[in-house]
Amino acid sequence: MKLTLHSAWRASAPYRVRIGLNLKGLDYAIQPVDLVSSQHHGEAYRALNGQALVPTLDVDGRPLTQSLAILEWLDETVPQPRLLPADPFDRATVRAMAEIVACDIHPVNNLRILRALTGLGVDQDGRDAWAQRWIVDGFTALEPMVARHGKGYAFGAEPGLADCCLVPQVYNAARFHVDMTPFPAISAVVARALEHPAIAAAHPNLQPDAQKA
Ligand SMILES: N[C@@H](CCC(=O)N[C@@H](CS)C(=O)NCC(=O)O)C(=O)O
Repeated sequence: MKLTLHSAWRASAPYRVRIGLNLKGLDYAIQPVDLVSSQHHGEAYRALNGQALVPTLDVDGRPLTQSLAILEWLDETVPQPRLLPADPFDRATVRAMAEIVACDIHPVNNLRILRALTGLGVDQDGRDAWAQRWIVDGFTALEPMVARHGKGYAFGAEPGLADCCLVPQVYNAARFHVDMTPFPAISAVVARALEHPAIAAAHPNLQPDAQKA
C-alpha cells in the first residue's frame, strides 16, 4: 500500500493523521501543501480534495479526505495497535472526545474562519480572543472526561483516537495563548503523549515544510 499524506506542518487536522499513521507504524510520504499562499485553493489540490482542506491521504492513487474518516479507515485496515477500543460503549466515548475537538472546537478556529474574521475587521487580539473562547469551551467539557477515563493517555493506558485529536488541539491552544492552568488532566496526558516516539515524530517542527514559528 502506497500512502501519501497531503499535509501542512502546523495544521492540526493533518497532524492528527500523522499521529495515527505513526502509531500504526506505517511508511508514508508527505506532500506539503502551503496554506499561507493558498495552494490548497489551486486547481490541482481541489481535484484531490473538493473542500480545499488538508489533510488528504492518497492511498494507491485514491484520495481519502476528512481526518476522522481517514483515522477510522486506518483502524479498520491496520487493526493493531487499536485507535478505538473494542467495547462499543468505550468506542462511542472515545469518538465523543475526538468529536469535541474535531467537530466543535477546531471548525470555528480554522484558517478560513480566521481569514473571514480578518475580513470583517477583527484584529489579532480579537482573533486570539475568539479562538480562546471556543478552545476553553471545549476543553472545559473534555477535562472531566480525560480525568475520568485517562490512565496515562486521554482514554486508557494506550494512545488512541482521542490523543490523535487532543495533542494537535493543545498545540493550537498554545498558538492562541490559551491558559492551560484549568486543564491539568488534559495537560498531563498531552505531556506524556508527546514523549511517545510515534507521536513525537508527528510534531509540526519535524515536518519537511516546517518553518520557524
Ligand atoms: N474536518 C476536516 C477539517 C480540515 C481542515 O479544516 N483543515 C485545515 C487545516 S487544520 C485547513 O485545511 N484549512 C485551510 C483553510 O481554512 O483555508 C478534517 O478533519 O479533515
